[in-house]
Amino acid sequence: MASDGVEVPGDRDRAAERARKLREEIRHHNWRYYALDEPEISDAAYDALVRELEAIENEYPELVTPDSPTQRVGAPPGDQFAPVTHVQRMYSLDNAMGLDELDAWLERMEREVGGRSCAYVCELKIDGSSIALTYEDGRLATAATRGDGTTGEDVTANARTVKSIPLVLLHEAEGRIDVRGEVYMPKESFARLNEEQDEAGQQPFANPRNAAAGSLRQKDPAVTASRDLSAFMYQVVQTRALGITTQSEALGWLRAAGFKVNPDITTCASADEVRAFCERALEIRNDLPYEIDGVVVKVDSFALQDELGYTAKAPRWAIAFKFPPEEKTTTLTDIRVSVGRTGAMTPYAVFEPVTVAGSTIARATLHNEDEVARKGVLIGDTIVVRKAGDVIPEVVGPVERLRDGSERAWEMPDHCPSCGAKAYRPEGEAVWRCPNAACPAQRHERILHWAGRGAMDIDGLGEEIAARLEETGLVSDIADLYALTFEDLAGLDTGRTRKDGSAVLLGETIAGKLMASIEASKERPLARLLFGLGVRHVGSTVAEALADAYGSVDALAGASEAELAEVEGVGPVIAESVRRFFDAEENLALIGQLREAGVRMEAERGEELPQTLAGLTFVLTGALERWTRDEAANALKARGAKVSGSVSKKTSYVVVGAEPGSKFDKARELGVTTLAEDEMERLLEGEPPGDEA
Ligand code: 1X8
Repeated sequence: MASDGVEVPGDRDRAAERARKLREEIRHHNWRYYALDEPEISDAAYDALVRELEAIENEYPELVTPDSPTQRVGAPPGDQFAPVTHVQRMYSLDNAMGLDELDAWLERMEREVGGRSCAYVCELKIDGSSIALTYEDGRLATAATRGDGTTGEDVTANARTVKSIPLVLLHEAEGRIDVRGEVYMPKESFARLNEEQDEAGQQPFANPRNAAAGSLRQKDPAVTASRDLSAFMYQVVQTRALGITTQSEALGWLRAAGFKVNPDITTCASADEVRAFCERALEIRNDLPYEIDGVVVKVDSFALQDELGYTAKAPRWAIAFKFPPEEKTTTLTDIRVSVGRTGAMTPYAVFEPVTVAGSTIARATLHNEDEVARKGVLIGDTIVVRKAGDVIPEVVGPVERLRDGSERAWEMPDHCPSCGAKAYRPEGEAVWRCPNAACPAQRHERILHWAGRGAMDIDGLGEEIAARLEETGLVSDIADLYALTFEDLAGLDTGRTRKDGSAVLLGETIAGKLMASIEASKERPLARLLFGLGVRHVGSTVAEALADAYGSVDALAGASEAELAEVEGVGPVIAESVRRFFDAEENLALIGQLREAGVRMEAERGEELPQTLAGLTFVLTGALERWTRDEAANALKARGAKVSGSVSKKTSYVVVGAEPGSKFDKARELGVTTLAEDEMERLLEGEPPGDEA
């Protein structure tokens, strides 16, 4: 439609939108990782997000914002530990994914040094937590985490409990010396720690790196001391003063000073030797007592390092060669089917637990019927599994030559495994569906989706609690969440048991927190609410487009299919799905209940609006023509007004609709100014309520 002069949304708009999304996502993961020590995704998946954002920002430099996560190396430190400013920035490393990218980097180095000989140092990349140690006159003075690369957290008391960190250097050393390295937890200690966590009813760590980072950031150093931590050091900062001119010399100095230095470090005279080291590292990786996730290759000579210099975030003279995902074999014991919130029936593989890339997995999605056929797996097969992007379990395929004839084929069930309804597979689709909207599995997934992070973000309402609330009959749809009381939650049997067989009940603190997050969810932006409703085909991007275009649930519910299809990013399929959703009686009833419960149904305007009504108190009485009571109250509040339920001398205005109640009488009695609907609207527009003329 470019012919009639309407601009077609371009690649740049899409890129801008995607960049915005990526930034939000990366910020979230920074927070999970640095503030909570509870990452939700692997480093590899995180790196992929950052790389995608960097690619967009490279292509459209005008889209770079000063607060983009690419404009700093990490996240700021929390406030639990005192900040420590690093004497020299702690850089991160650029990654080479696979041998091809390693080759490209090596070729660039060879080109840059142009004919001069260039030695490299290859060091195993330890999957731990970076540490910066400061020694004053040979004594450990400060230990700090990496933080954002510029400022870290003071973890001195905890680092002092790590036995491989010398408290006093073996060298005579005057003044300040800074060294850096990686604190890690050996694989065996990690496994033991997780068993203990499990027995104590505490969350196990996802991998040895989180265990190391978490152990280092304990409030009580005694807890850190009880964890088996170790540290390999690999960098000295004040090399010039110490007369050190190469990385190999620096490692020698560290060893001699009493630090633990990794024994597998190798100096390579050529690019070929570097490749050979990386290939060998891949072979020995599983035999090492600690996790590694790659090889760090550094140009040995500091003179050449200085020539090569740094990019904004990483040295040019070093690269992290990241290992490809690890694969393992195991036995496929079953294929089961889960039912999603829209009734989609998804087959998933159940297999003997195996440890892959540092954590144990026992299930993987098989996506749909056709995918199972394409993979050609039989129940009882030996299968190859791996983690896609080092995080999502994936079945690669069967090892056919290990079959003994006892394996059996799997068939997609034609009934819903949850409610037993007859399932169907729509023409042209790969997915079987359960048609029963009241199906317990669908209901459960709808509740989890509503509470999920991209939707209403009800912190604390997870899988287990939701299941218990449904089983006990307290919650059968999302509106029921808002009728829950503290008494319903405190003491709720969580369905978990302690080692001694006693039931774990929901404590009062947790119950209180859950009540607070349910309350807070009433004020989420409109787009999240629309996403949370789980309308088919309405993902978070479409939800945002719809929220922007309509501004309220009511306006959206009143839009025709043709109007909906006009919205940018909304095609006929989505338009039909949205229209169908709002045509269904039960959905309108649900929305009515949510509104009743106080869930905000309009776009948030508060922040952009001038606070023209600040300091004024309003009371509403009677039915307005163009506004519900809630809408009017929200509009007033959005401009800074207070809205009260009762009239007093302090009331500024009483807004009076049809058939007002006793509040109208009270207003007259106290001489409080009353406003009609259109006068209130004028006030909202920033004009005086009466005609000035
Ligand atoms: C990170 C790591 C480095 C080394 C080993 N393990 C790591 N995790 C090393 O150089 N030996 S260097 C490094 C970084 O600079 N971010």
